[in-house]
Amino acid sequence: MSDMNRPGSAVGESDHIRTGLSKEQLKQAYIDNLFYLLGRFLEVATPHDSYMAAAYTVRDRMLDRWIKTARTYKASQARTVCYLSAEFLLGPHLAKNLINLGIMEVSREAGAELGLDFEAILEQEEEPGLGNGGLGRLAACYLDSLATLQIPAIGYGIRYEFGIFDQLIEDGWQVEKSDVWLRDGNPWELPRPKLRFPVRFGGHTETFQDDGRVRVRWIPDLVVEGRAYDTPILGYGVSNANLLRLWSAHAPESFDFQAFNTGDYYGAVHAKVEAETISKVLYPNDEPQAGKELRLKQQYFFASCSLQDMIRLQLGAAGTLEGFHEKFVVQLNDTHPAIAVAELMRLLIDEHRMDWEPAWEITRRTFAFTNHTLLPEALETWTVALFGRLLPRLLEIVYEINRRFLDKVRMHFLGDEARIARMSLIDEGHGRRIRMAHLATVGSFAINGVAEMHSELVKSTILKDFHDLWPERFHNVTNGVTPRRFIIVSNPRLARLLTECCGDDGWVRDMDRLRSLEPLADDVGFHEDWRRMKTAAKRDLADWLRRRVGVNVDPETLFDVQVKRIHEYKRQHLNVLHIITLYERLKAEPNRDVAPRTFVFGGKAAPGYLMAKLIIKLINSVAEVINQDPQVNDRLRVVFMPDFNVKNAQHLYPAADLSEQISMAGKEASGTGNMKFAMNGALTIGTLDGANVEIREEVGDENFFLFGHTAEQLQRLQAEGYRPWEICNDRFELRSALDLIASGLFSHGDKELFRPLVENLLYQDPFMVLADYELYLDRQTEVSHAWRDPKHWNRMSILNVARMGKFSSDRSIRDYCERIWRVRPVPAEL
Ligand code: Z15
Repeated sequence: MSDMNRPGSAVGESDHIRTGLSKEQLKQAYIDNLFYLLGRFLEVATPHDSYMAAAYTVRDRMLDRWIKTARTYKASQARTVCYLSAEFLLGPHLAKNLINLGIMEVSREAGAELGLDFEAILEQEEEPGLGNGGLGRLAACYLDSLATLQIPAIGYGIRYEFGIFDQLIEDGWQVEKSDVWLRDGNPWELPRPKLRFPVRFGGHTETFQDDGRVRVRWIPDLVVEGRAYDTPILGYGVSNANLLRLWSAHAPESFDFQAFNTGDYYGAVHAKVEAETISKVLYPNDEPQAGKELRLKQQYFFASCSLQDMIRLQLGAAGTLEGFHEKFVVQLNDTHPAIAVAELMRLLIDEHRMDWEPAWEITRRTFAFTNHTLLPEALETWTVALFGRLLPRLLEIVYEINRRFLDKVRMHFLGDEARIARMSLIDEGHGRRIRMAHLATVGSFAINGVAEMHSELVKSTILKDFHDLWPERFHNVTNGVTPRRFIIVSNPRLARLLTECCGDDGWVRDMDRLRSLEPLADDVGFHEDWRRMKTAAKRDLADWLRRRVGVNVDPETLFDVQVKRIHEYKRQHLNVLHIITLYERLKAEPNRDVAPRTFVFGGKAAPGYLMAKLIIKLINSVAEVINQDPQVNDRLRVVFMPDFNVKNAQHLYPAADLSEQISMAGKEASGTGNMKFAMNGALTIGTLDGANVEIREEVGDENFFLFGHTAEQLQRLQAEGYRPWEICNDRFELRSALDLIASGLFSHGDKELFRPLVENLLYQDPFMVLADYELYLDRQTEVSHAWRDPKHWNRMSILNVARMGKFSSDRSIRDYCERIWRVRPVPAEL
């Protein structure tokens, strides 16, 4: 090892092997890492060795920035944003970090000179799938924007040993395979074995006298240790690198010894297994809550570790917990970490001997809460029985918070008993349950929804009583997505074109600058560039689908894409009904002139959600019949892309022509896939739901295919007595499409297979698919006509990209900074 390499040598010199960014330095560092960290040399390195060496080479360059950022933040004494989330769906790190470091091109050249297959190296990375869908991916976009905007921030979550399952499709059905993402090692994280905190479970509480005051002691029957694993999160084009700190659960060593000494070896091992189970696996449900004991353990585990860590930092810096809320603001990503409200109270009162009032003052000025759903089945509650058994001390604290809160309500609404029952933290009606959304609301100084429409509905429905009491606490922050991953990494051709048009790459940090594309919307030469870019992306996707899924699709056809978790409210089956209707029209009239389309679906179903799994089976079954029918398969193709995740998604966004955002109005809180597609130039067919409303406002009504009943109209329909089967009586094509499914045409004659799905639509239809069918079909016909006029289509596509600036997650984070967190940038310098 050369001198320069030895620990202790100066870091930060631009010629340093661990920090330099030139091609020669990167090559040198790569070979060095391959040798010293992997014990390999160029001639024998496998693709995975190459990936690891590349990752370490990049990480070295991030660590330098990370340390300097930490120093700068510490000296600034600025407030730190702590984003508490049970999920972080980061996606592959390597490409994203190369982009943010600004060394993608030079690394590609360095790789070429070393004879490496750069794309194959990128392909090696197992993505950290520590999230289900929108909520987890949003957290990852926000980490990217926080670092890019130079905001002191820490992401706190769980280091699941198994992330979201891998999806296989066998005989058209979803099959789940466990996600062993850590098997080959994770070069992006740094274990912090000395950073560990105890977390208690079970047992009972006792009171005791202390300095003339009554205090409470919690005697648990299980103590779990949370260990920190840190991942640096680098901003784009800045030197700031923030921290993502994930907790892994272990049995404390001392416990093993205790049991071992008393001879209970088996018991000791059991306790170890029980402890380690906590961070074993991510719950694979996107919206509905399972209410499982282990899930509550996970939530409390990471909330407690994170708060203990903040308290450690606060005491280290200030020596006192007074003013804690001025140094930290904690954003609760949904109710999953809401237990933190009670846990901070416990830590302040029991562990740091504070009185209730000052502790409550700190607590309610520390937390802010984001709600992500209105679906009643997704609102988290825990039975008092389970909660009290697992977290006896926290139950006492929740009761005390509730007692004091209800006194306030009683005074404010002068004994309105019905309202008090509705607002209580305890639902007395359903076997006594703790309402986590109420705990989060009572414990927060700010509550926000994730799109305008959603935030309004939060105020008028699920949290109406709270809005009546504290209107000033309610906000909206419309979601956004990061252009670094969803344009630059996934669509480099578009990125190049945008940089050319804007004159520089300033749009990457200020997406409003894309407005300068508007004058090009009618430029014939630019249309040619646009078409070439889109066609190339579609060819790439077609190649990928051929290699990975084994299907052939024609890049000349309209790519009509719906990818997202499979859920009835998202109405993938409405899309299928359209496909079946097109199929029947073509069968009845083979020469009918329809725009040739390729329908692409993708998404995972929660393993226990049978209807969602049946929808996947239906898509694959319809695909099988249509793709094999020579009468139509030159004009209709249906593809189900298996294992939809961040990595696979990146192939889709650039290639889509039409983005399906067809949820039942009022059900999708925001949606974020809608943004990823539109900023890549896909046109949207969508309902007035979530952020679709704002996307349409921005891109213009004439550049968006709106359809469907409004949330209000649907509500009225439902109130009047919705009878879906009657809709079929006057809609011949709808009846016929449902009959065709029921006939067994798509199930080799089996009339039973899809019966639950068809009958559910005919007799229940909770998400009002049939009510919107005709409006959807009409709009799809217009889509087909518009597709026939490429000039018009391209114009709309260009205007979509030009006007999507609002949906950069940088804008969302600026909104949070100004409206909620009250924090400012703290630039780090190298
Ligand atoms: C989730 O992904 C979302 C909401 C939830 O309550 C849970 Cl548990 C998971 C999604 C919303 O469905 C989606 O509309 C939104 O865009 C996303 O969160 C991010 O806010």
